[in-house]
Amino acid sequence: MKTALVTGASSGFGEAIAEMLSKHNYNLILTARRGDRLSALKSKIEAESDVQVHTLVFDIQSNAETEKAFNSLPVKFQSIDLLVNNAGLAAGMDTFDTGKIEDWDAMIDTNVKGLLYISRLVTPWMVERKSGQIINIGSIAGRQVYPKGNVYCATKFAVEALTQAMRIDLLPHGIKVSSVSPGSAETEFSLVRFGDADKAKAVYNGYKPLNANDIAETVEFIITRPCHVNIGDILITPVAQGDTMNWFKG
Ligand code: NDP
Ligand code: 8X3
Repeated sequence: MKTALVTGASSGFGEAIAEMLSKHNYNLILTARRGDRLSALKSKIEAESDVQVHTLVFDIQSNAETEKAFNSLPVKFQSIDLLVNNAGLAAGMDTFDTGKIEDWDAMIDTNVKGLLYISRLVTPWMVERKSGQIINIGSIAGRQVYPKGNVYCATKFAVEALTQAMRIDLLPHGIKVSSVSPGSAETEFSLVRFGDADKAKAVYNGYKPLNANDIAETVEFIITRPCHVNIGDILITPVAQGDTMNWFKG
């Protein structure tokens, strides 16, 4: 049985990816800050499958917390075959000149530094075993900046750069590195971004957004390719979304 570590598994894409991976018989290490959500998901997956789930509750913005949680992994979960770097957020949506420093810090510390912290811990184990696979959840916002997207877009451009960097540096060790770049998907993303349920709902008015399963199925495609095939990046959007600024809404 293989083992996968999924960050941000307490909701949205991460939760759906964890469920999908359980159907492919991966034992799972699931991480997030909301331990109650992770415990409920662990119970559900273990009741529905034969896989074992280990939860790690920590704030990925803190390298100290990330290291402490990682170093607590039981030996049987230490052979990580697949790392899904999914934890992330957008905080606020302001013009550059009015942006809030605490929002910028939260996005940079989670989407960029958090991804780095956990990847720096997992990759030496993959290098030692000369195998492994990493899937970074980027965004269409990592390809094209949009008004008021500024720092969120910058963090996702960074994820794209780090995906390329990991692929190059880990190439000699047989480690596959991919990214998935979704457009608009209805998860808790907009609620977290705006902190307001009505504002969050309005983001999805007039068109059918992606859902978490669409992203889990995209990850499923990547992990089920033959050994010699690496998928570099998949851009996936709702049909109504042409790019970050062009929409056809009913
Ligand atoms: P959700 O808000 O539903 O999920 C985000 C996940 O990240 C949660 O499990 C959350 O867990 C975790 N997370 C956030 N901050 C931290 C932290 N400091 N420490 C640990 N875990 C954290 O959003 P999505 O599922 O939509 O987002 C997942 C990824 O997809 C993000 O990287 C996002 O940028 C990206 N994305 C989303 C799109 C969308 O339209 N929804 C489109 C393109 C990309 P907890 O709060 O419990 O810690
Ligand atoms: C999330 C998609 O368009 O809100 O990465 O930036 S968008």
